[in-house]
Amino acid sequence: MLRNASRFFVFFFVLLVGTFAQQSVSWSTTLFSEDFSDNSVGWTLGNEWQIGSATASSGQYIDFFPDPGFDHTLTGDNGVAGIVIGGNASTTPHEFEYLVSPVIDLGGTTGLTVLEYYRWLNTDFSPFMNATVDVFNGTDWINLVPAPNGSDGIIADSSWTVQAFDISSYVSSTFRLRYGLSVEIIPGQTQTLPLVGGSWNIDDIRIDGELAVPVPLPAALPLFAASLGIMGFIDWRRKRAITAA
Ligand SMILES: [Ca+2]
Ligand SMILES: [Ca+2]
Repeated sequence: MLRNASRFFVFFFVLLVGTFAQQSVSWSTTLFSEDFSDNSVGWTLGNEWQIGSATASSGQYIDFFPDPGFDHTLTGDNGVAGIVIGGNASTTPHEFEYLVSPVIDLGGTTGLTVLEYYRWLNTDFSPFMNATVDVFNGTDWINLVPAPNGSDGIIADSSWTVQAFDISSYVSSTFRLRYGLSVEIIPGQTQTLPLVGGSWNIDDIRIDGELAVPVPLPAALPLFAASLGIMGFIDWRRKRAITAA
């Protein structure tokens, strides 16, 4: 009876290990995507920011290009986010106005996490006009893309241009992303207003990363094999004891 109880205990223990023991593997996946076909995810739009159908603009500074008349998404929804879609950014000085994403839960992310988006941007450089990209790491907003400065010159996109960044250091369960634009007057300078341009057009944002996925522990299989061996040994001992008696 006692030996039968031992067999049962060993079998039950191994079954328990096999049931609950797990390990994690990393699984690459798209954690967030946005084609701006609508605003169903709830972006917050500051002044001049819009989500709508891509529309060509006009009247920009000679070295700039118009806003695009077509979006980047292959499905043809034509949706983009931008500053005055189909028009130019105001040159009236103002503090930063942002397009802010909803909270994006990247708390379970491991390994490399990459932010990608497509940009069609025509903007003067800092300090006249500041076009920036920031990410929220759960505590602070981190400047990911500073405004172009005088040495960079203006940005004048004539096509959709992909931008990609390693954001592995900034992931959190309350991650957010924002695009900004501000306009400043520089006291004492002759040219106090920025060049007229269409500013931001943004499409097809994507965040790719790795998630840790729990899977059954393969080591449980050798434990099952070991348990069979132990039970066999107990059987052998029991039969030997019976024979000796
Ligand atoms: Ca789109
Ligand atoms: Ca525009």
